[in-house]
Order: sequence, then structure tokens, then C-alpha cells
Amino acid sequence: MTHFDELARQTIELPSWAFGNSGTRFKVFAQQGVPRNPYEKIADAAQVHRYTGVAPRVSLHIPWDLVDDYDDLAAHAAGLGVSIGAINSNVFQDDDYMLGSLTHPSADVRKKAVAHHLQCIDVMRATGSTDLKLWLPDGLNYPGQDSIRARQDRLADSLQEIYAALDPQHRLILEYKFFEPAFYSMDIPDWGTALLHCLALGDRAMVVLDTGHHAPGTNIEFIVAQLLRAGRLGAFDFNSRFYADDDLMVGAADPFQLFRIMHEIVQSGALAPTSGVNFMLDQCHNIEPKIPGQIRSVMNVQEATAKALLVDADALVEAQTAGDVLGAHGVVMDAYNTDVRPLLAQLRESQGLDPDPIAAYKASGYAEKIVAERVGGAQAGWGA
Ligand code: AOS
Ligand code: ZN
Ligand code: ZN
Repeated sequence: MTHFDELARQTIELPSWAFGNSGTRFKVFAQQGVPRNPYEKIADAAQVHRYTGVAPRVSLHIPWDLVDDYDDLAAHAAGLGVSIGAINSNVFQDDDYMLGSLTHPSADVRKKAVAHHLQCIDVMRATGSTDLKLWLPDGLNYPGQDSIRARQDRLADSLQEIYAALDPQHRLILEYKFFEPAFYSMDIPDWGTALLHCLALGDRAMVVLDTGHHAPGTNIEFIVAQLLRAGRLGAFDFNSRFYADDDLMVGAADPFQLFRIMHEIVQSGALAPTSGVNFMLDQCHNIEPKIPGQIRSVMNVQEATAKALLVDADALVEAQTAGDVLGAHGVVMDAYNTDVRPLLAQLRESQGLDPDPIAAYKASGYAEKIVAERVGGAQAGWGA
């Protein structure tokens, strides 16, 4: 398979919440023409796929994307050439979860949180989604607030109940985050904790790596290599991290880090759709237009991937085996420093797409059309 073919079959999943209004704790800036409901979010996501050709799935967030009829929503997506990707649960916007959800000291609250996940599994059945994605806000703000160890036991039991409810084609994908909203100790702060819980659950439990969820200076590609080695890298939540969990456009803060991550993916043969790694975006576009922001992000992932595919694997192994430190480093840097934009333009043309997706989107008139048609768009969920 040529590099061209490998690039052509890479897919990137878009988050529904990227298309709604979003902001920070200080201000949500409303943009004109944003979707008023999940149907319109999917329509906007389909635009990103239309111009990039590599974004055929949309993750949903429950209850932000609550509808009466999920079969109908899935049919709407199919009609626009996309499908429903991961179903994200939400146990962070209910007063009952102030002290935690799956780890809460009260059995009743844990039961409620488990029941929410069972509802999400029903949504998966209706939409054909295969990934149930869990990110928990659970954790402690103060030493002594609760037992760190008891919370791990409760977490294991709650996860077991959810895992047992999955259908055979479903996966549970578990995200970690080192801080926020809890600041002393999150209950799943790191990849090691997520991995231990996944190993206890079974083969269909996998770790989600959000690139914004690490301490400054963390070597993320090391974690990628480690999880791939264990066969438990289920998905990425791609975004950029300047200072914390910024959720800004992937590849903006540190394109070299993104390349290093994709280099590990390519080296392990994990780019293939059959590898089980779901390349998702987890982003918000607070001040830039959302559809072009998603197109830019998809292109950034593609560029990092194309560069990673350009690494001369034979020359690299030869230099590494010979102990040629600078030679091996040079092979990697040669690939990184190659301008792959002409290659990607060629790829798009070979697929009948415009070589410049952002220009093509702008010329389409879609942005003006949604501003005229949609009044009173919805927030992404944050701050709602
Ligand atoms: C939160 O920090 C996580 O990144 C989650 O993936 C979260 O569910 C996502 O940002 C959408 O709410
Ligand atoms: Zn995330
Ligand atoms: Zn996050």
C-alpha cells in the first residue's frame, strides 16, 4: 500500500459540540448561523467531510444532543454521507454529581450515573455507534475529603456494570485527565489508571488519549507507544494545549508534537482503520468560525500524518541499529521538514475534491446560507 493509499483511508471523527457556540468561564461569544439542534450540527459536520473527504463520523454528546428519535437522526446523517461515531456520556452537569458520579460515596448517585450510561448504550443501538466514551469529572479537592482507594473500588464496580451492558460490537473507551474540575486528585488522572481499569474490564475496554490532558512537558508519544504496545489505545481526543485543557485547534500549539504522535502511530501500523484507533477531535471554536475551524483541524492532522508516512523507515532502523544518533534524528527531521501540502492537494484532486478545502467551503456560500436560515443557535453545552 502506498503512502497515498494510507492517507486516503485515514478517517477523523468530528465532535458535534464543535459546531455550537462555546467559550470560556468568562464569556460565550454567540456566532451567527450556528446549529439550533443536533440535526443541524450533523449537517455542518457533513460540510467538513464534503470538503476534506476524511471526516465521515460525528460524535454525539448525551444529553446535549438529545432527540426523540435516534433512528431518524442516524438516517439524517446517512442522507448527508456521514454516520454517528462515539456516544459521549455526561455526568458533569447535574447537582447530584457534585461529589462524583461513578465513584460517588452514595450508592443511589452511582446507580443514577450507571443508568445514564445504559441510556447512552440505547442511543448506540439506535444509531449504530460502536464506541461509548466516558470522561468523568470525578475527583477530590481536598485531602481527606473521601477515600482515594474506596473511590477506585467504586469506580471499578460501576464500570463493570456498564461494560456488562454493552453489546458484542460495542467498546467502552475511557478518558483520563490529570486535573479539572477536581484539583487535588482526579479519580482517573492518568493513562496508567485508565489502563488498569480497562484491563480489569475486558478486551473491549480501551483508553482515550486527549492530547490536552497532561501536565506540561509530558512526552505524549511515549504514552501512545505504550498503549499501542498493550493493544489498548482506543481513541484520541485531538486538540491543542497551550497551558491546560484549552480545546483549541489540533496542531496549532505544537505541530511537531502532533507529528511525533503520528510517527508512533505509523511505526506501529495503527493508522489502518482496522487497528481500532479512533482519531477524534475534541475541540471548541470560541472566536473563529466553526466549520472552517474543523476543516483546518482535519487538515492539520492530515499534514502530520503525511509527514509521519514520509519517515524513511528502513533508513531509520539502519541508523538506529548502527547507533548513529544524529543520522536517526536526521531521518525523522527530514520528514517533518517536508512540505506535504502539495501531496495532500494532489490526494484531494485524485478523490475529486478541491485541493483547497477551506477556499472551496468559503466559495460554496454555505456560511451565508446558515446565517440567513438559522436564528438563535444553540450553545455547545459548556456554560449552558
Ligand atoms: C473533558 O475535559 C474531556 O475532554 C471530555 O472529552 C469532554 O467530554 C469533552 O470535552 C466534551 O465535553
Ligand atoms: Zn476529551
Ligand atoms: Zn478535555
